[in-house]
Amino acid sequence: MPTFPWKTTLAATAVLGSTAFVFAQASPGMNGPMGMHRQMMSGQMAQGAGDMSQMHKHMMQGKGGMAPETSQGTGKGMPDSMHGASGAPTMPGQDAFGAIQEVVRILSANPATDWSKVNITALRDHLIDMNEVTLHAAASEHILDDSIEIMVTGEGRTLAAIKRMVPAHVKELNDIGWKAETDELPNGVKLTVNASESTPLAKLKALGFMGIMVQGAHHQAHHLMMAKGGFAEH
Ligand SMILES: [Cu+2]
Repeated sequence: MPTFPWKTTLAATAVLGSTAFVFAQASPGMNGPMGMHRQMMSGQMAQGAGDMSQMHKHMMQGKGGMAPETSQGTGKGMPDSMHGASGAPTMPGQDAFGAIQEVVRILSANPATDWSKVNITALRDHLIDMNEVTLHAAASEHILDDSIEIMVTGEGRTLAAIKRMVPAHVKELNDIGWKAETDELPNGVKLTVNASESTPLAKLKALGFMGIMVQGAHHQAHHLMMAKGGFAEH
């Protein structure tokens, strides 16, 4: 399976309804998220609007459960006619909420999930780190002869997130063939990335701190690993 086009696909699937069903049928990834979606869409076809209504109540409560078990809903939600594949809202309202909801659904849809190891709190902690580093860290960039040097600094929770995430990301960068390193600073981390033929200085300058942080193909996969209890951080 190619690397995570499904994140986009999930959104498209939810919006497109019957068109997406055909796409899901054609998808080979039975154990992947598309497999989950196939179950979801098949379930919708087979079980009809009643069960869909139950499932939506669970979704509204953020439980992400696939099985229509005992509903704790008030029964005062939207009428069933509002819950059709084309009329149901899909936006989670908050991006970290949506990322966690997606992972919980993937784990819930997989019978092989080992719930004794699952740790959604670890994923949440990491998403808080991401929020801190993405939105609250200060990044001052200096262009040197053949590299970019970025002082990534912050305080308190932001500082802790910087110290966890930036050095870990350097490993990811080196994995994809970039030459990067970090040095500790009292209030953060110095990130140095060397220019190369494929990543010239002009590109590094244009990317800046966050453009460099989003490099690599495995970020979302790491989230799933984290939720499965695979490792504490990345
Ligand atoms: Cu992340």
